[in-house]
Amino acid sequence: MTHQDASGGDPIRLLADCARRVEAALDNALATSALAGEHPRPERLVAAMRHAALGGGKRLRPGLLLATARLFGRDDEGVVLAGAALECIHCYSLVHDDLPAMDDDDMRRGRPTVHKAYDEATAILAGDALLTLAFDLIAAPAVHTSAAVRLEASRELARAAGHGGMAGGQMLDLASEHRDRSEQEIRLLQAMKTGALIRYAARTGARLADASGPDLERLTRFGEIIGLAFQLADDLLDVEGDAARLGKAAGKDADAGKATLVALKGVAETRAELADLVAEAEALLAPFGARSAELVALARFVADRDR
Ligand code: GRG
Repeated sequence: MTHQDASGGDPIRLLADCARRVEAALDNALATSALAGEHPRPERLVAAMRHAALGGGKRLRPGLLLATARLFGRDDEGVVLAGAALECIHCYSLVHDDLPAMDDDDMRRGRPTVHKAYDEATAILAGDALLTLAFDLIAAPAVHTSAAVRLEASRELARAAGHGGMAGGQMLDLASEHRDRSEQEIRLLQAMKTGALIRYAARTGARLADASGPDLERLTRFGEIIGLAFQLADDLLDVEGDAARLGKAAGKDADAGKATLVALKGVAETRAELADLVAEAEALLAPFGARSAELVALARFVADRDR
């Protein structure tokens, strides 16, 4: 079934539309009833996973994946499943990052964090199970007719999330708290911790829509730019943002003694870099003409966001 895009290029509508579709896929995947061949799913674990994954979040990563696939003419529920897989990894990372052993947060997406709503052991298991569910979803036959493409999408997801990607970036972040970090170190850890999943979103949207080799590389670079813009905007929000609007605490970086690019370069220079990144993103997509309007709008939204 091909989905009719309801966004008209407006990033807020695009993300809302994506959120609705991803929410439905996640709701289905997180049913309490067991699938054929599974043992019964413990209700408390499913409830904690649902708390983590449903009813909140901007759904930026799946939004980027879906919009990239659409650029190359694909927009069906198989791509939504891939977006849902990516969102599972993101949600797991938030659950674990919020734990007392990590960032120790009480609020996330305007609600109590999973370990507050349930307990720490349940939150750890909910994160583990969301991480695992991601690989069930990305392997679904609807994701792509070619098993080889699905395998590559799975392998890249593992690498984006793993020790050479997001988890590795989190390790670098923890290891460098309360000490000076060079700009190069900060850029590397951010490219891993937050950049890797965002890069994956753009790359995989293109891959699943059978983009050519050069287009895949172009969209990969686009994803890297968006990842960096996302992080710079996040650092600015941590300095200037409003906790009520963010749905989580602000000022955490300074409190934790984290050297961010904003702390190193200042707000004005960070804003200038963000503007350069948006311009670079637009230049990269220029060959696609009007078809790239959605992705350009998404890039601007990421750079200008207030939550
Ligand atoms: C625990 C393995 C492990 C990794 C954690 C990504 C991450 C690594 C931690 C998240 C910590 C954090 C708040 C980082 C800042 C950037 C970020 C990922 C913000 C949250 O992402 P959004 O803004 O959140 O896309 P929503 O709620 O909209 O999905």
